Amino acid sequence: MSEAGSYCVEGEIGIVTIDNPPVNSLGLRTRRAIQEGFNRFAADSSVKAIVLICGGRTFFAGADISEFGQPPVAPDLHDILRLIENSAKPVVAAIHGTALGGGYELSLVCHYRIAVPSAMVGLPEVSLGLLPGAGGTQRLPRIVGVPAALDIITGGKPIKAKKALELGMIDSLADEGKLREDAISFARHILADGKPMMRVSDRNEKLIEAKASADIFEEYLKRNARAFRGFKAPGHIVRAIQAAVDTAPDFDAGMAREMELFLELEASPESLAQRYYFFAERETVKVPDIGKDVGTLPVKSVGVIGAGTMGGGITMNFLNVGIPVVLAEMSQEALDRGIGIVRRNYENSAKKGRMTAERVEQLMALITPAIGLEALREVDLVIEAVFEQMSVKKEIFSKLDGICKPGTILASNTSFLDLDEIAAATGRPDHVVGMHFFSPANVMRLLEVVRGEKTSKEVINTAMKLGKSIGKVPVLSRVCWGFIANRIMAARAVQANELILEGPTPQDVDKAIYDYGFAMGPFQMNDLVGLDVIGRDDVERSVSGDLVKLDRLGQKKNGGYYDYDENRKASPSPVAAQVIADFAQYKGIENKGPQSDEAIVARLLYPVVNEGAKLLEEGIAIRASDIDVAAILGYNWPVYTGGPMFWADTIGLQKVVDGLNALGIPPATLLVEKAQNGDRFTTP
Ligand code: 3H9
Repeated sequence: MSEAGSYCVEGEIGIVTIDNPPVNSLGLRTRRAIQEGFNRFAADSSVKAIVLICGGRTFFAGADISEFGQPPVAPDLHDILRLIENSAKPVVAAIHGTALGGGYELSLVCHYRIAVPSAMVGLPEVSLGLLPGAGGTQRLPRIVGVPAALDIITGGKPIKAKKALELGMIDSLADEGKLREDAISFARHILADGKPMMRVSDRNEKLIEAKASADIFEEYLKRNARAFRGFKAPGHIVRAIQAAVDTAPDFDAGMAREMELFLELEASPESLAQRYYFFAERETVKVPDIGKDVGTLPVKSVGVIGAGTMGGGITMNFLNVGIPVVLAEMSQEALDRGIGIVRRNYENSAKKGRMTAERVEQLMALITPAIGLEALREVDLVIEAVFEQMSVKKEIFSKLDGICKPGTILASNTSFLDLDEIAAATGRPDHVVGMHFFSPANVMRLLEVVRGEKTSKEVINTAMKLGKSIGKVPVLSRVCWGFIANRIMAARAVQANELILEGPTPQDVDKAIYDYGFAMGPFQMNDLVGLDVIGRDDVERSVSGDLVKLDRLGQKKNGGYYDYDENRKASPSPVAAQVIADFAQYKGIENKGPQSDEAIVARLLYPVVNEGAKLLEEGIAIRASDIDVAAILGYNWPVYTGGPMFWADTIGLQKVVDGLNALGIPPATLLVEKAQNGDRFTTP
C-alpha cells in the first residue's frame, strides 16, 4: 500500500491499482505509487504478468497540468514510462473513464490495452497548447498510421472505446463493470498463449510506409491552415509526427525531437494562456458564498416560452439529456415553425451520421407543444425566451407566477434587461434567475446565470449545476446592462463605430481584429447578423441605420458595410464608404487617415479590458477569469491569448492604462490600482 496505490497478487498476476482523486492525474503521488508497484512485482518471482488499473472515476487523465513550468521531481513521467515498457513481465493497461494525454501515453508503453465500452482514449494536449510529450507523437502513428495520427492528435478529441479498438488504439474490450476480472483473464491468456511482449516502439511498418509520401505533412498544414491559425501547437504536432517518420526506425531519435518541440510549446505564451484557460473554465462553478451545504431543486421537466431560434436552441439542450420540454408559443403557426426548426436540426445531424433516425424521433417525442402558458403549470423550470421588451417580460412573469406550482424556477433568457425589475413582477423573486444562452443556443457553450438581488442561493446553485449538466459552462453574473459578455464586447463595438469615422475603413478594422485572432471583425459580423437586427434605438442616427435606410441589410440583402457577389464573397463597398464619409461630416469628425493594426487593436480591445475591470469593481463578475471564459466562449475571443483580462496581464496593465489615457478613455480605478501595484487580474 502507498499513499495512492494498492498492490495485490491473484495467482500469477500482480495488480497495481492507483487511486489518486479526482482524476488520477500523473502528479508525483501517482508516479511514486506506480513506481512502487512495478518495483515490487519485478522483485516478486511469483508474479508473471501485471495489470495496471485505476480506482475512482477514471484511468489516468494525463500529466498533472499544475506541475507544468515547475522544476521536475523524480521519478518523472519518462522514468515511469521506461519502467513499464522495460518490464520483463507483460503489462496490461485496464482502462475505464478517460485515458487522456500522458494517461493514454502511459497505456501505450504497456504491452496490451483493454478497456470497457464506456471508456474513451485520446491525446487532448493540443487544447492546452501542447503536444503529447510522453511519446504520443511517436507511438500513435506506429499504431494507427500517419494520416489518422495527424487528425487524432491535432484534433485532440477523445475516441470511444469501440472506435479505438477498430483503430488499434486498444487491443480488447472488457465487459462493462467487469474490467478487473477481464483484464486479469486477458493477462492469463497472454501467459498461457506465450504471446510475445508487444512494444509499440518496435513497430515501424506504418512509418516506413509513410516515408513514401513525402508531401503529406506540408499538405496537411496547408489544408488545415485556417483551423490552425494563431495556434502554435498544431504545427509542432505535425513536425513531431514528421520526425517519427524521418527518424524511423530509430525510436529514441524521434523521442528526442518530440521532447524539443514539447519544451518549446511548454514555454510558449499560447500554451500558458491555454493552460490558464483550462482551469478558468473549471473555476466558474465555484461561487464563494454557495458552499456544499446549499442544495439544489429538482429539475425533471422544463418549459420554454418562445419557439424562435433562441427558444428552439434552448429546448434542444434539455432534450439532448432526456429532460422533457413543454414548448409554449402564442400561435399555432409560430409553434409549428419552431418545432420544425428543431426537427430539421436533428435531421441534419442524422444526415451527417451523428445520430440515428430513431433517436431523432425519441428526442422529438420529449417535446410537448403548447399554446399559451397554462401548460406550464407543473414544470420545474420555465425559461422565457421572447423578444427583449420589459413590459412583455413583466406581463409573462406575472402570469407565470399565478400559473406555475410553488417552487417552479422562473428564468429569463434576457440578454440585457434588468432582472430585478422582471422578478418584482412576481410574488417569488427568490425563484427568479437569469439563464442567458448565446446563439445558436444548442451549440454555444456559454451560459450566463444571472443572480438577481433576491434570487435564492438554492436557485442559483440549481441553475449553475443544471447548466453544467447540459454541457454548458455556466458563468455567474450580477444584474447590469448586458451582463458580462455583451457588456464588455459592446465597448469594442462603440470604438469600432467611432473609429471608422476617423480614417480607418471597416476593412482595416476587420483585418486588424481578424489578425488578432477573432474569426471575423466587427463589421463582417454586423453584415452577417444583419444591420436591421443590430439596429440601436438609443441613438438618433448611426452608420448602420443609414445603411438600413438604403436597404443595405448586410449579407442577406444588397450588402452592408461590404458589397457581396453571388458567392457571398465580400469586397470593399464604395456606397458604404460614402455613407461613412457623410456621417462623419454630419458629426463634424475629421478624417485623419489610416492607422496601424496595433493602434486599431488597442483602440478596440483596451476598452474591453477596462469594462472587465469595472465589472470586477462593481461586483458583477466574481473573478477576472470568469470574464475571460465569457469572452472566449461567448464571442470566440482567441483562446491562445487567454481572454481579455489574461491578455492585459500579459502585455502589462500599465500599457493598457497609458493606452486608454491616450485615447481619452478614463481607465477604471481597479485597473489603475493594479497597474500601480504591479499586480495582475489573473493567476497564470
Ligand atoms: C499531458 O498529459 C502532457 C503529456 O503528454 C506530456 C508530459 C511530459 N491535471 O474536468 P473536471 C482537475 S497534458 C491536473 O471538472 P470531469 C480539474 O482541474 C494533460 N488537474 O472533471 C478539476 O479540479 P477541481 C492531458 C486536473 O469529470 C478536477 O480535476 N490531459 C487534470 O468533468 C476535475 O476535473 C488532459 O488534458 C490534470 N490533467 O472531466 C485531460 N485533469 O475539482 C484533462 C483534471 O479542483 N482533463 N484536473 O476544479 C479532462 O479533460 C477532464 O478533467 C476529465 C474529467 C475528462 C478527465
